[in-house]
Amino acid sequence: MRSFSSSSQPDLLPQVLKFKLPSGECKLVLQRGDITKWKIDGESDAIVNAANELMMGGGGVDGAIHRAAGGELLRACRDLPSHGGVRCGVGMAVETPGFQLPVRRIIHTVGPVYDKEVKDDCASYLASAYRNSIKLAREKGVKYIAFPAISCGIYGYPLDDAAKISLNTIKENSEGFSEIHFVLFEPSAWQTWVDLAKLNFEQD
Ligand code: AR6
Repeated sequence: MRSFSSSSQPDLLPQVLKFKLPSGECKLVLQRGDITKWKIDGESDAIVNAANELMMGGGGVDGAIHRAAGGELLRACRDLPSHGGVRCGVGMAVETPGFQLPVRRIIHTVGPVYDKEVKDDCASYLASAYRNSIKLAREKGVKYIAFPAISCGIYGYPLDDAAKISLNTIKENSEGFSEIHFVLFEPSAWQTWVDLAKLNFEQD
C-alpha cells in the first residue's frame, strides 16, 4: 500500500463524470482519486503537478508525483534553467518527462499562495497557471491532460473560487484536446467541482 501525505485515500475511485464543453470536441472529465495513477495511453497524455517555484519537490500532490516518478524527476528538475533558484514562476508552466509514472509528460505549474487581501491577483495567477499548463501541453501535442486542484491544499485557495477559475479557464482554452480531466483527491474538492460542472455543462 502506498502512503500519501494528505490522507490515506484509495487510488482511482470509480466516481467518474463526463461533461460536454460548449465549444469543440473536448470533454471535461471529473474523477476522484490519486493523479499518480492516472493514464490514458502513455503517449499523448500528461498530468499537471502543483509545484513550487524551486521545483525541488514538496508535500501534497508534488510529493506524491516525485515519489511515484522516481529520483530521475528530481534530477531533471535540478537541470532546468534556474534564476536565483526559481525554475517556474507563479502562474508559469514547465515540462519534464513522466519517468516512472504511467504518463508521457508532467507539466509542472505553480499556483498562488491564497491571500484574501489580494484575492484578484491570486485569481489571475491561478488562471495563468491553468492557461499556461494547457498552452504548453498543446504545444507538445498532448491530447489528454489531468489536473489536480491547484493551490487548494497547502496554498489554501478556497475550493469554490478555485473551481470557478479552473473550469472557466478550461472552457475557454480546450481547443486541440480530446479530454481535460480533474483528478480530485479530497471528497470536498470532488463535490465542489461536480456541483459547479453540473450547473454549467451538460453531462455526456
Ligand atoms: N492526487 C491528486 N490530488 C492530490 C494528491 C494526489 N496524489 N495529493 C494531494 N492532492 P497541494 P498546493 C490534492 O497541497 O495547494 C507542495 O508542497 C490536495 O488534496 O498538493 O498547490 C508544493 O511543493 C489538494 O486538493 O498543492 C508546493 O510547495 C490539491 O491536490 C505546495 O505544496 C493541491 O494541494 C503547493 O500547494
